[in-house]
Amino acid sequence: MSTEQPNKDFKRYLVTAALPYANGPVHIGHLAGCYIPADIYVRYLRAQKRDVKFIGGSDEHGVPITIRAMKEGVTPQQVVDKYHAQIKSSFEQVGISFDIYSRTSNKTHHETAAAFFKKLYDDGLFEEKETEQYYDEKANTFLADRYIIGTCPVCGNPNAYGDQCEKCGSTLSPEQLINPRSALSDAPLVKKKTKHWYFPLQNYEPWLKEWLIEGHKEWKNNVYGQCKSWLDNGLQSRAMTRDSNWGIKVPLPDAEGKVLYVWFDAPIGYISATKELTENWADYWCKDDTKLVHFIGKDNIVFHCIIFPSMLKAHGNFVLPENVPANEFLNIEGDKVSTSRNWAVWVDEYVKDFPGCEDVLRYVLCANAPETKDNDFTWKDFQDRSKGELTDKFGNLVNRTMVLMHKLCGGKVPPFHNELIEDVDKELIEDIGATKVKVENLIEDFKFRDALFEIIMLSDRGNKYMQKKEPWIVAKQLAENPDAQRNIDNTLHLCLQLTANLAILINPFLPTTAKKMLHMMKVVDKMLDWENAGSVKLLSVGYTLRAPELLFRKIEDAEIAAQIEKLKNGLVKPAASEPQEAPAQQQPASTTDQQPGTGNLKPVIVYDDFAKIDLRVGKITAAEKVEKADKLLKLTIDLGFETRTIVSGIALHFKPEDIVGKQVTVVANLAPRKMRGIESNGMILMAEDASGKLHFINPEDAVDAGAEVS
Ligand code: B3M
Ligand code: ZN
Repeated sequence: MSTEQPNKDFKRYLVTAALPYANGPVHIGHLAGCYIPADIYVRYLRAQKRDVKFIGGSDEHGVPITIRAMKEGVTPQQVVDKYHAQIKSSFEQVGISFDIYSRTSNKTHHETAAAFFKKLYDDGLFEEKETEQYYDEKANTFLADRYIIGTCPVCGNPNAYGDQCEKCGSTLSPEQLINPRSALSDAPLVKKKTKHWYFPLQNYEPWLKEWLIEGHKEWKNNVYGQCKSWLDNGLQSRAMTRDSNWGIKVPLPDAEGKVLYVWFDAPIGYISATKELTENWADYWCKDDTKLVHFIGKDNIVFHCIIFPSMLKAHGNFVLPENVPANEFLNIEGDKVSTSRNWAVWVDEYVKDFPGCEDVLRYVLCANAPETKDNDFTWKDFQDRSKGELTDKFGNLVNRTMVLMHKLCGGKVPPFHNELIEDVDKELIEDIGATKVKVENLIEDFKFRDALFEIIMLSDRGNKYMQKKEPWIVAKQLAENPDAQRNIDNTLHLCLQLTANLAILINPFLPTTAKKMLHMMKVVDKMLDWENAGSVKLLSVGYTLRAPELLFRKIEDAEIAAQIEKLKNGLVKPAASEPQEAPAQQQPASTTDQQPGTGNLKPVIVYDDFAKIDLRVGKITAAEKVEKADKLLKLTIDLGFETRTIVSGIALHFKPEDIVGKQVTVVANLAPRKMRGIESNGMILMAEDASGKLHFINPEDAVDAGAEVS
């Protein structure tokens, strides 16, 4: 079991959350994996008045960005500008309270990362090696392992990746693939010599064993176990540079066309961002009474626990992480999140679909967080927890307390009459104090789910207390029972103090809810200081409170059904889906009974609708009939940056051999669909004349394949 020693007295905390690649929006799996736990931890530390900096930012280098740029036909800078802004705003909207949300394409970071590399180089800590690597002559680039495809030597899967076969799960290297080809251009690959700088991780093995394996047995089992198995298997030199034009230039004279490996520069991004945030950045990074904690997802463990610490150690003068509380993955409705298949719940869409319900999402993602194993998010569970736990337990206690206090105590905090104290009152008072301590220990131990449940259970014990004391029944005895009002006072006094405590405890988890509670209690933010929790003297007797308002709204069945629909409709079918007939879009755009210029226009669209369609000029390089489908032709289309297969319903109009070499207009970003067992990736635009004859839409003069049509 991991138990964080509240070891040394740390003077300051430096908390980082993984820098997401700026190549797409963030989904709830990202939030559950690291941003919500990091935010809870930081908000708790702030409430404890500890000195803490919360560092985040976008990871804007590396292959994922350049590939996305190529796919979208824009520059890498355009890609990162777009997604950086989008990701930053999503985080703000769900209350992830970074002290800085920076980005790795900025100047401070380029300088910091280059200087870091240079120091290791000057200290002679790199190995310089020339190796032969696969090169795509068509796309003019060396390829990262992920972008090399070939036949798996183990199971024969023809589409295995250069780092892994997804069919049989084997870990591979590009060299092992049979007939390797480029995922970018489909072209066969050639080997080319290239020089790179390698970081000899094996030299740090003895130190890592001592520092991590011996020194950090308190780390979470999933993290510690992964590190141990890496170390047991032995470490090797790793190239810290790449051939690319996008990234941080290798700061050496003979390094044209070379950039730092993205996993070398990205974690240094934590340092650069701290530099941007505060002049005192070195206090946080260089003094060993700093507690550095990295929140990440499980796929980032080796980089944060082995590679980056070795880099920091090699460089010298930096603190090392005290803990790396990585979470596992969150699946959606029983299926792995897949951004390429669009099987995800996107944060920006959630915020639009459920305005004012950010805390409900935070709640569900923490209550169901994949802290020790992969977990599943379902919309039904979202609705159930929102009702059964948040509304019926927590919300109910707060609401009843406020309503009854207005009804039975004149809207003021009633006094507590000690002479009438009962055992149940004493138990509740003790319970509040004990829960505070439990929550504290659990948060410091990164067990955020358990901490959250403690709070919900406390609110529920509040409900039970209220149920036992029944102030609404006692109110009926006011005439005959001289103790009745004092009894009611005691019940509501304690329930109000409990409400104040709940606001403090829930604040790191559900900050908007805590704010609403402060408003109702008419108290200032200061009350949320953690040290106030555990006390039952938070609200002064006689103080007038505001009218109650509901903390959580009901999540309707229809909303849940709509989300499930949306998820299923947005799903881009995987290659193995049912064969489908020629899609409707392949039908001619107009019919013969329409008059040109007048006929049956579709509804008006705005420019943004049009701009979503990526139209490109392509060239037909091969065409053949599709077996048993007399209307379909299978076309191979050269789009300049890649080659595509498109199945088109034009076989009754053209002979395959007549159309090879023709230029065509292609809808290049249409979701793939399978027809007669062939995956079609796009659509060819056609015009139909009055006689029913089809014509290609093509440029008047030949233009380069891949040219944008707009
Ligand atoms: N961008 C990987 C990821 O988004 C990477 C994390 C960097 S943290 C320094 O999963
Ligand atoms: Zn395989």
